[in-house]
Amino acid sequence: MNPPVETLQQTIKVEDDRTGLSLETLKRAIADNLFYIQGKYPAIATKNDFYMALAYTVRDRLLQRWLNTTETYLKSKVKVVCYLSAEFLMGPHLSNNLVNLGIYDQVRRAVEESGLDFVELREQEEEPGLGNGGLGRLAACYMDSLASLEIPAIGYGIRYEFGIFDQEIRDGWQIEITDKWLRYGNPWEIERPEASIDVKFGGYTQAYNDENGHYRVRWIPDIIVKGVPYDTPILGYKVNTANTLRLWKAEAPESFEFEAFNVGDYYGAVNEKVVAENITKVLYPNDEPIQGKQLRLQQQYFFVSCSLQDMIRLHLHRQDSLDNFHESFAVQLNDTHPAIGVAELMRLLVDEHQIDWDRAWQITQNTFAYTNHTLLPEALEKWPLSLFGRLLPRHLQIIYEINQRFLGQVRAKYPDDHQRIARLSLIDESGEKYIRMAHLASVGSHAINGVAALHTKLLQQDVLRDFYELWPEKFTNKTNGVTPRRWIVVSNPKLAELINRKIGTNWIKHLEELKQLEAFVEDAEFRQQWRQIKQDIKRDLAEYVKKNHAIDINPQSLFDVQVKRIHEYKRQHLNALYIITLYNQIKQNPNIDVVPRTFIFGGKAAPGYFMAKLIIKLINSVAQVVNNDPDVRERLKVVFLPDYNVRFGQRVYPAADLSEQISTAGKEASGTGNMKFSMNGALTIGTLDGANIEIREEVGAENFFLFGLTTPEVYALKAKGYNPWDYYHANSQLKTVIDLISSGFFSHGDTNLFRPLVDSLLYHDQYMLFADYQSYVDCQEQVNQAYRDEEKWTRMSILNAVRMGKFSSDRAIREYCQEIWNAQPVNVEMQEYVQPKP
Ligand code: BZD
Repeated sequence: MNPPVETLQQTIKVEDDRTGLSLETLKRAIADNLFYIQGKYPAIATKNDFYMALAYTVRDRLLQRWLNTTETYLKSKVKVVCYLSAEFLMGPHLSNNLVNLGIYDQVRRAVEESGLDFVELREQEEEPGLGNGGLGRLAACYMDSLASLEIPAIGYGIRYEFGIFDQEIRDGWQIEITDKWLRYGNPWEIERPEASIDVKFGGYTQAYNDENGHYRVRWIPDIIVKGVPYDTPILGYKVNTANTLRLWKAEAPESFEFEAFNVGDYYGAVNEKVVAENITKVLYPNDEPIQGKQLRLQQQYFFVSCSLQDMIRLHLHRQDSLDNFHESFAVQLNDTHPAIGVAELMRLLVDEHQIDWDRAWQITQNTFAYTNHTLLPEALEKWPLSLFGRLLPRHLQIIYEINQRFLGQVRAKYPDDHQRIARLSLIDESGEKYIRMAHLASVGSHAINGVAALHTKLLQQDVLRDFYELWPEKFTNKTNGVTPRRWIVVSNPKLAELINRKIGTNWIKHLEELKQLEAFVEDAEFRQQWRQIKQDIKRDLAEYVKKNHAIDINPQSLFDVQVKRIHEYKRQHLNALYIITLYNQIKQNPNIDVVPRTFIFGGKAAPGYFMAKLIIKLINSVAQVVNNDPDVRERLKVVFLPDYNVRFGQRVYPAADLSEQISTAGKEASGTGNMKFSMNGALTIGTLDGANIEIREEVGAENFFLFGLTTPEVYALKAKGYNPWDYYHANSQLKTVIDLISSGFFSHGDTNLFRPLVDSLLYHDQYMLFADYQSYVDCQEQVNQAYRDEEKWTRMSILNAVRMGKFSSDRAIREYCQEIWNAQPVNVEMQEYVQPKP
């Protein structure tokens, strides 16, 4: 029998070292962990030792909830959501766990009373950077919301030994440094070797008849790799639910090594081990041409196979037949990276569990749902058939079979429409043959969604048009959201505090309730408090920049921030063109009255993406000139802050006045940084792209700085024949800017350095910077005018933040639960762990 919650609260009062929450107990727990886990006395302990002792103290206080949650799911037949993602960009765990446990202040005091510096210890945590950007961070926000909404869920992914590279800037260029995040240990994960799973690769298949005379296929692999799960608890906000993030590490199976060793091939055996362990070594940066990358396909298949086998094991633990597998699990494919799961589940059901094809296919389709995150054609995954067949021979057969049956259906509906059939096929046969992963995901799923309204519409009209015509009912939109726990409560405690004083704390789980604050927009004292908080945070950021990068920035200036991956479609270089425009205005008229601005950039470029790296160099080169020109007199500052990551995001979103969301219309699937900025009271300058459109709808057009072509205008201009030279010749301001870059002014006279960038703009301008330039410059002038009116700006800032209810990831997860997963919340009751008597 579970004790009722009141008993639970009493039992927690028992001052056990591992669960107690009194100051004395917490202090003792930290000291104990330092001694017994780190094996150190305070006198010889490093900062990291203290951090580890603190982290274990917090983890101990999570474990009861975690174990109760897992047990609750195992004992009942509740549906579990499995979020399959090659990336989880979690960010630091400590603060988030403290907030979700509701013990932040108490633990902070315990640390300080122990004579330690809490902030210093907090900063000691290495963030797990197991993702590139938006897609990986979305998975992390969704894990937080799933737990906070008490939805049974498991996040399945890859435990990369090296996550996204650390970025340094040398001489203005990006340098990549290996991310050794596991160097000092990871206190948040628990290895579960007993739950390891074997995964096959390569080899060949054999047909045979089973004892009942049924045709069957077996797969004889070349190698077997062992997947070892590492589990991290993901606690919800002030609930007992602690779901699991299960990440797989690849290892060589022991038996395999021994075999080779016994026949005398010691080095061969070691080599096999290296090959196996390479699979989860490193996260692939996005924007890399992927087609030849066998290791990437190995990564995808490895984690998907481990995860599906794990689910089947869990299912068979709860019931005896796989016939209702899809009622046990809803599996979401985070883009096509795990799409091989469709063929793998079919293989597991048909080959390994002897379920007939038609039933297996029903189960598979009812299990999977697919989220698309990109419209860029070059980013759609496809694998060369030859490579695929070598690595996964059985899956290739299964995909052929799926395709044959699928195209049969298409033919029945559209007889003789050969072009349509070729377009829909899972195999691209226009040249070298490829497997189209988005097609596999679409055919194998019962639901397909985009991540913002415009994006879903464009999917239906464009990228997945033929599928939409075939199955319109499969398509829905699920506009992205972000978690207000990390992106307001953890990152902006002062703002959270002000809000709590006015409307209580309900908004943290029901973000729409922020609307109540609209009542205070006309309250001058409230506006003053709002401004003061922004000012304080800006001062903090200025100090941080001074301390870490030796650059002086003026906390009174307008903080104009663009942080995100560097990509031509995101147009950081359009921002740079505007900076040069302003600079030219000042040079022409040094006494001109401009609004002081600090332009803050952050973001990584894919290591092989030359143009993105050149954009970083351009920003840094412009910064050098602008920041050192006495005529500018501190009115403009440009800083590129290296190594943008989750932790730095938490520092910069709250400090921003202006959020740059300036992608070419129709290119940014959604964006999620846009939401984090707005929640923290930044105003947006943006195009009608991705979620910007919906943000503007929510905050009101009068509180949003809109510029640029719309998506239909972009298409029309392309169709008509876009010529960037027309804009160059017609706009003298633009011409001056481009000519200045070409002249070597920002490159110590080197006229070649930026030529590839300038030429790409002049001769192609694929992302239409020139077409949007004037509109952007004019819009920035409106920003300046608005910023001059402090009270007006504050009103706009407040309205932006308080109208962001829609963009909580809780709303997004509720929609997924109702419309795609059919998943319900499950109450987890707390039971105390009673130690058995010796
Ligand atoms: O996904 C991003 C989109 O570009 C954003 O518009 C959107 O808001 C987020 C979340 O939906 N896509 C990515 O971040 N994609 C990747 O990081 C990625 C990673 C590996 C391979 C390909 C793309």
